[in-house]
Amino acid sequence: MKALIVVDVQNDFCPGGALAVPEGDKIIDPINKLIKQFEADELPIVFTRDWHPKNHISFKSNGGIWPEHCVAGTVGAEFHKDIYFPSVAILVSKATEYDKEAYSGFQGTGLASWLRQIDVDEVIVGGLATDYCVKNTVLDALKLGFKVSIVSEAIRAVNLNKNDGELAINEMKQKGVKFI
Ligand code: VGL
Ligand code: ZN
Repeated sequence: MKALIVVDVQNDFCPGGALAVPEGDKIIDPINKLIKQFEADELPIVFTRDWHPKNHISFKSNGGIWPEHCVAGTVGAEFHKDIYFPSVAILVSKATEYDKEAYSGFQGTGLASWLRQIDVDEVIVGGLATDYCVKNTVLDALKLGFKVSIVSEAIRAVNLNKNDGELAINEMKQKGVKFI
């Protein structure tokens, strides 16, 4: 069975947010279409969210590389207001421990065993950001034995370095991710 994984469509990753991904909000329409399709087909829908404590090591103020973002309970950590959140969706919070970075939705969350329990063997992925949380979530999914497809129009990159998004896409393709 297939499941949809919607990665980190949170205010801080959208234009105007603390760690804005260029055109981050452009993915909302295509993602909403997918969510509604999966809902209509009664297939599982997972939303991941970056959910950091205020003293998270990834923040510049604590020696990391990122501005403070997605602090648990703040407006920046909320999902974008236009994302459609069905009542049956599964919510996965990640990077919740102050001393651990976790870009992947599978890291320290129990997501893989939960998906296996309900017979999911294939995941369709969209969200933010291509070069960090999408990439790491997708590569973990592959390692854990899931088939993986990415919806090309439903991802955007941070591009800290100009080509990071492209490099991430090439790496994912090489490792067996289908782009649809
Ligand atoms: C992310 C940078 C820092 C992401 C999360 O969701 O891609 N990027 N934390
Ligand atoms: Zn983060």
